[in-house]
Amino acid sequence: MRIILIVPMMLALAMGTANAHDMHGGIMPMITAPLDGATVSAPVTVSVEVMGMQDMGAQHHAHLHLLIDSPLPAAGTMIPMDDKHIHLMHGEQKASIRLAPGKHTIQAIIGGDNHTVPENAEHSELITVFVK
Ligand SMILES: [Cu+2]
Repeated sequence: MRIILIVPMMLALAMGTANAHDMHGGIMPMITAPLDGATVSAPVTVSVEVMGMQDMGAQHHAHLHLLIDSPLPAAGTMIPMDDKHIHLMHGEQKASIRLAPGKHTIQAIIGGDNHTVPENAEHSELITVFVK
């Protein structure tokens, strides 16, 4: 399977509700597109909303990662850099990824310095998509 980060895009911050922000006491990524269980065409545009994104700046070099067909990495480990682990290093909250036809899972996680997973890392729900 080949996944290519085609168009990293900066998104204007769409700030969510205080309620969602407080749920984890901080930043909480949520995949807003595609929807869980959706059937989509490749490339797949994945959009992630991060409640409390303004707090990320205070956490040195924290950024979003998209995990494709991969389990959550353990706390303290480095998130691999390969086709299944997409690092959105410039504050992007959207990425276009090429997925082979079939079933895939996508999950977003915030990693800190050196792409390591902090304790109690904030992550989204795991979603499943079906690529035509
Ligand atoms: Cu990273």
